[in-house]
Amino acid sequence: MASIHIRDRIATIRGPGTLLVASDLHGNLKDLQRMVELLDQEEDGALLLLGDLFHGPSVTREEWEILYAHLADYYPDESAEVFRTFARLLKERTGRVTSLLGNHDHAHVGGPVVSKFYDDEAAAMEMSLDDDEIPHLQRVLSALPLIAVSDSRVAFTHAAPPDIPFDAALLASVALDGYSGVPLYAMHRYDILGGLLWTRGATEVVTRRFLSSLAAAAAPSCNAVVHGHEIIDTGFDVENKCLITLSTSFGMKAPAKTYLRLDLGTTYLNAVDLVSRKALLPLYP
Ligand SMILES: [Mn+2]
Repeated sequence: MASIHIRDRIATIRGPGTLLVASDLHGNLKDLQRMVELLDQEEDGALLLLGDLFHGPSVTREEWEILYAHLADYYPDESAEVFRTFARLLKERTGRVTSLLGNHDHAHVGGPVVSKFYDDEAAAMEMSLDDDEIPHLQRVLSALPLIAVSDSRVAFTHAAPPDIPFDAALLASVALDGYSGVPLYAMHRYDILGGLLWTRGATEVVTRRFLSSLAAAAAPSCNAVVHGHEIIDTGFDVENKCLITLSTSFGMKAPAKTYLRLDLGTTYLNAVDLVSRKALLPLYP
């Protein structure tokens, strides 16, 4: 049975069964509901989100048409409802659903302020929550893993794999708070947490180094990494032989939105193998 076990900031995803993966929802409730619908079609499925669950557009549909319609489809920011739905999934499907922490999620639990549609995205979202929901949000986010490994031999990160050495003890000791003063441009090389949440790309050499550090820290050892954090307007990008960028939701037009479906009983050999085995699928076929 597909299962997700989280320990010391690493999620271990075991088969047999199916793993569905989506990146960067950024407050898009409809896309989250679509992933749940797909999960419900699986006989034995688990769901992994790659982080940045929250913080969506604050402009009206009319403003969107002028400013962004050439880039992406309009959706309203439903970050509060995305949180409520995600929290419900965690409770009702324990061990079958999780998310990695994204840099936007980190802003609620000690990360630097992020600004996209608001000067302070985390503060704006927390204004839309009831008072008792804010500590709940912080509890949920504080417990999220930073890396996932799977029986498919595919690993997952929010941003690209960082060129920063790490081991199991370093990951286990990561504290989320204390980053409010770190400039955003320095986050990706500040430490392992900053690197995992902010790195913008990785060469094959760096990806392989990351995979060997990860293999020493967690089992099973993995052959490829899939990450989010970036907008790829075609839905995914084979960045190098062992690295794929996945774009499921934010900044996308519906026909290009892409999710990942892995058979946890299959070993995927590298990034190209994920493509040729048709693991990358349209969210709205
Ligand atoms: Mn991100």
